[in-house]
Amino acid sequence: MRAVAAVRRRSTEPVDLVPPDPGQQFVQVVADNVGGIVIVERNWDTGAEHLLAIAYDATPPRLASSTVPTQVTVGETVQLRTRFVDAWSDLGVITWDFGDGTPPGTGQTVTHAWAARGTYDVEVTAADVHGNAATTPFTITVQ
Ligand SMILES: [Ca+2]
Repeated sequence: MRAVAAVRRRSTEPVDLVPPDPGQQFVQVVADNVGGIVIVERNWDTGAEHLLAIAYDATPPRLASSTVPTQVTVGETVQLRTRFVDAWSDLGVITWDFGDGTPPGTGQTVTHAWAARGTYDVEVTAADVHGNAATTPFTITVQ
């Protein structure tokens, strides 16, 4: 569990999982600056390292909650709100496609008004800083 805590802190400093006794090997987990999680075994006395594993963040941000209306009025400015979380890396760009050909919006919360009646396929794409991205669809009816 301490390994996860260390990664979430995004520390570049080594973190000892278990306080070693003299002569013991111990394991360190280090988060590097490019999204990698490096696990090494180190000899306390000699400092010699043995690489055990390197893992990389390959998961996109997760949609934790959203407040998006399903029905709005023509010309009404409404707020579309999301909250994305990513346990392993910082969020990147959040992009909205409003489905009506207008320029995309950016950010977890945006406002928009649709100029014509209809049913619109709205999509929000959330990326993390490593380029892992996922798209969440919404349907909005404009009356
Ligand atoms: Ca991620």
